Amino acid sequence: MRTSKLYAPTLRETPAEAEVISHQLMLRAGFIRKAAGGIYNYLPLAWRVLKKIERIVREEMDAAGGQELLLPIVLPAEMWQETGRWDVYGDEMFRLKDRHGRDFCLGPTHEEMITTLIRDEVRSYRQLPLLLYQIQNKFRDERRPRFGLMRGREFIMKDLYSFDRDEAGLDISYKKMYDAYSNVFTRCGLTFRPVEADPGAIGGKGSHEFMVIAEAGEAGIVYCDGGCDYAANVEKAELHPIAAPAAAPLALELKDTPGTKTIAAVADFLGLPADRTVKTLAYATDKGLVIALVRGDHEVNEIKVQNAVGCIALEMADEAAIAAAGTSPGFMGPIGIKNAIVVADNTVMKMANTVVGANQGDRHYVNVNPGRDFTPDIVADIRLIQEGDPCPRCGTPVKAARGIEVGQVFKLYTKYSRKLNATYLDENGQEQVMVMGTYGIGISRTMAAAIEQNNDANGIIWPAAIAPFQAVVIPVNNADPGQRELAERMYADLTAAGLETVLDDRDERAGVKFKDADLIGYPLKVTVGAKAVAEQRVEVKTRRGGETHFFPLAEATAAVKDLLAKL
Ligand code: 9G3
Repeated sequence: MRTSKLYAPTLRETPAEAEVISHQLMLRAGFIRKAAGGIYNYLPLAWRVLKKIERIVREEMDAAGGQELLLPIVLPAEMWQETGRWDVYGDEMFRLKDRHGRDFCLGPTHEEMITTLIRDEVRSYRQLPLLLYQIQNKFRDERRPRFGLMRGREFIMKDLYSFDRDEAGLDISYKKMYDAYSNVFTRCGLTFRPVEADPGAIGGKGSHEFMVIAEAGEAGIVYCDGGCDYAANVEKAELHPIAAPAAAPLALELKDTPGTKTIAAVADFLGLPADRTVKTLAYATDKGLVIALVRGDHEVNEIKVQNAVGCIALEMADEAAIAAAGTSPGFMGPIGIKNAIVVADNTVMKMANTVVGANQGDRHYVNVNPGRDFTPDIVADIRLIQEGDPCPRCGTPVKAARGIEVGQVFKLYTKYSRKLNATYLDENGQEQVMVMGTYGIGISRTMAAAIEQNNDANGIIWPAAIAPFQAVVIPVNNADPGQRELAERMYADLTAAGLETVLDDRDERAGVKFKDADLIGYPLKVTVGAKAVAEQRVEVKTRRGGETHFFPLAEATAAVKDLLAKL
């Protein structure tokens, strides 16, 4: 490819709407252009990267026994109504009607379609296990599409579904996918970590997320680097209750605490440390108002609250909802509250002589003893883990990091196959429900994550395996016939040797060409200047690390190939 012909419009300025580095660099380097919020055109450079990621994914899925197929994007409503998910997903589903008024959606995922497909075709235990996958654009009408390709409304996903005879079979399929995913992200050149995950609304139990470690990651993760290899999404990480020092219970007291709307303020006013108080948060959910209690210095894990209550939707309650429950923002508490489900963290139940809001302005109860002074509807682990908390497996203080979720694997068991009647006949002619797993890789998100993890002030630093091109050849002065000729020769030789090479044949200043090369992130830069012509040797510089090598012309192509293999 010649730069003069390459459709990669670069930008001088960083577009203001791009909040994260991958989005900024993909816009600036001419990889993507926005069509609408969360919907992007993939220009040729991006498409080359995506095809490389897809190829790695295909090879690993096929090696694990997967078979590729392609399901429709436009999906009829009926199968979603059978599982109940037509109503669950609300506005997140892109919905449409055909000319007859029949309901459809644009596929957000394909559990319903694949299960409906195979239930009519697979009859016997001999046809199982079955691992089917596709690579396709998916559609989710996110409330807040942002961060470029990290959270788009249309994105490319590889989704694989496994069908097994029983749970032992599912365990084998799950392990195959877990290993295949590790291979995929290793081959993509990414630093990643599989972590235990909460299966969320999809249901089932047992799930891992594959996290690319990066500051811009939306997910918090914790891991143990001491006694064991525990690693989990913070949403999932379990915490044991903290034992409190023994204390004789004192008499409950209602106290004026004017203007103390925060834990810091009330603790300060009463002269107590924050860990002697209880923090109360209110959530609006599909099961009504939920009041969550954690120790004053702890944070609430909303996913755990959702799981404990068994609700689908959960968001911070507004002032009106709080007032409707007969309480007062900043002074909420479990004593005497009505019309709310009270969920207490298991550590709260161990506290003695603590402090809670009195459900009226400017007042708190003190010397509160949980169990004596209030009885929560639910006691559960609802606390958000923090760096330094004990590892739930071995007790070593955990480390925290941020990650971008690029893959997730789930054991679904029979949640969907039962509802959709996907059964087979076993060896004894008995009808059995198929046991399912579901496994996704965000292809377009993986591209963005690779950039988040591999960049510097000058631009992208592609891992060699997924770079759009492997090398760029730059004649320092394109007007010099000797340089031009030598650059052409290098370009032809490298291309003939199977290297994906770009020749920057523009009549631009050398500085502009070097800058663009760094921005686009070619792993290798082959420079042909006056010295190269005079001494018949070329300069080869690695994008990562910036090492410079000089190779005599006769050996240059083989040396560049060698160098690339080592990147
Ligand atoms: C929906 C909508 C949004 C969704 C889903 C369904 C997330 C939904 C979870 C999954 C699970 C797995 C296959 C690949 C691996 C992940 N958001 N999920 O099911 F209708 Cl609007 O997608 N699916």
